Amino acid sequence: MQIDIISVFPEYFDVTGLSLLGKAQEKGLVTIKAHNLRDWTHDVHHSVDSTPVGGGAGMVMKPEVWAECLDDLLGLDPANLTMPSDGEATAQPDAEADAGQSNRNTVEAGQEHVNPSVEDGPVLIFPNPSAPLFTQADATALSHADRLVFGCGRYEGYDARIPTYYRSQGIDVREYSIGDYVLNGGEVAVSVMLEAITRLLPGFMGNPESIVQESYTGDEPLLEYRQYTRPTTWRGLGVPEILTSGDHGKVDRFRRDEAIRRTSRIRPDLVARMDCSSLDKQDRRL
Ligand code: 6GU
Repeated sequence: MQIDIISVFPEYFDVTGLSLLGKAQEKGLVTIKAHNLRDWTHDVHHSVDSTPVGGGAGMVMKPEVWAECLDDLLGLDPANLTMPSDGEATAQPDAEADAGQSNRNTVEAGQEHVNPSVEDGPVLIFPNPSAPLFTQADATALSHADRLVFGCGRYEGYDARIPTYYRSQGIDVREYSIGDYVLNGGEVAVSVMLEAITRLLPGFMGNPESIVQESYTGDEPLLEYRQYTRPTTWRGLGVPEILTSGDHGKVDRFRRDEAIRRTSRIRPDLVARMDCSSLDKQDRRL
């Protein structure tokens, strides 16, 4: 997998050389390159932003600079491209009405995950606090892409025509929020998505089983049961006795019960999304 990241602070991504992600790069599983957006500016101030049309606080990232950078990285020649209209400005559709990202899953209660799978070709990803939530299903789908290009917005965000334009050119463009809180820019959100995606690459994990057993994966988005290690008594605190019984059937049942109870209590939204046909008779008594 080839990953490009565009940012005005590419140094943010120096840490991708560390730890498991650093090893994955040494092994050749993934190549990560962070680019400085300002390298595609032509003015002396290397400016990447401007005031919002319609007024308001903050600055918005300019489409021309982004387009120079993205055309370059995606190998698109603007001279050969079909324009969205015959030179006349078209009104911008609302994000939901925008052609792309129609195959993505929603996280509404009771609604099934739609497969957010990727086709051949690069996927262009913009972190955006006003976009749908990034989920494990998205991470899984994106781990099958051979090229990801992340664009980090700063300030009040980026011009809304950037994703619209690249969708109109046939690029798979996705916008994601990583949670209901505000960050200063897309860099941290990209770090989060990058880690969630790359750890799923075949050969990334020493023990692939550790991926299979985790929360949010599979048809059952259950939180994990709590884990303990030795000593079994520590500062007056014990561990559940069943776990020391050596009876694997009982241990599995105990862990599953705990996962279901904890998920109901802590994340009822996940239970509402669950395919209840996967629950067995023992689960239903809970
Ligand atoms: Cl993707 N960006 C920013 N700036 N803030 C966020 C976010 C993204 N997701 C949650 N908060």
